[in-house]
Amino acid sequence: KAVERETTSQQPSPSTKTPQIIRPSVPVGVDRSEPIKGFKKAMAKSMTASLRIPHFGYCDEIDMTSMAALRHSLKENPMVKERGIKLSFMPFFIKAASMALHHFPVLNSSVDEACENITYKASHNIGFAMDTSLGLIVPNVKNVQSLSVMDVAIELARLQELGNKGSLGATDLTGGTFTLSNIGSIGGTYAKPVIMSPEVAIGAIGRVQVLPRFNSKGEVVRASIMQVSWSADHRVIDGASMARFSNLWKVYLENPSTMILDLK
Ligand code: CAO
Repeated sequence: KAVERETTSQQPSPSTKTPQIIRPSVPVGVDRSEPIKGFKKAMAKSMTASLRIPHFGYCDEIDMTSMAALRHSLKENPMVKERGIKLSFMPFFIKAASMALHHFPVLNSSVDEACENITYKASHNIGFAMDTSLGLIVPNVKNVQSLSVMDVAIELARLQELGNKGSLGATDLTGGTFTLSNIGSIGGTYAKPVIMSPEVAIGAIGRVQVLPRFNSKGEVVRASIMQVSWSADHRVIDGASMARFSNLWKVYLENPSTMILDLK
């Protein structure tokens, strides 16, 4: 009996048994290599050059409630409908940036490779990142300082149509002086945009989201909130200039009627 008990106690308990590994048969694909060419090759070259720039980052949130209401009402306006224009937020972002650049021309400048000379650009050629089936492209709207919001919308539509067909010319793709990247049309809140050398600043715009915020009476209200993330060349742009520029851009977008005051 004693021998029998000892033998039983030496049996391993079920939990200490080596588990059986079941390996289902998974079909394995074949690795594929392809040359990096076209827009992707251009992106590799320009982004590698850009990352030599010491980037400074600055973020803020914009209350787009009034702007969203304005855009909604303008979309139904005969002046917009009859011209066959799809009025998105982009023309407002671009025009407001140009208006703010008037006050902070250093943000619309370029620096040479050795960073020995800075050139203040006379034109506001505002680039916008565009996601196409062929890859990222950054066409620019020329002379935004002389264009109305409607002019910008028309030019954006032209550039988007050509960009989607892959038939933008060199003129539309070069000569940019400042860039905006509306990644929010796809999703996301914050981004870390990379400066398009030799420009000195770029802004990435996040998705407009309906979120609770306090109004001036301390009441919780529904607000359309959007984040902006700026990157600037810290060799020539200080944080205070970037912050003041962003504040002004924010004022124009949060109170669209103030844009009328500064429109030229
Ligand atoms: N938040 C919420 N909705 C937004 C938005 C935002 N930030 N930006 C645009 N939208 C809305 C538009 O208002 C539009 O809505 P309606 O159909 O109701 O009018 C819808 O999203 C689609 O907009 P769109 O993309 O057709 O047009 P757009 O002028 O707003 O943007 C463009 C144009 C070229 C900026 C955009 O298409 C695009 O390519 N964005 C991606 C940019 C990108 O890839 N950046 C990363 C660069 S680094 O790799």
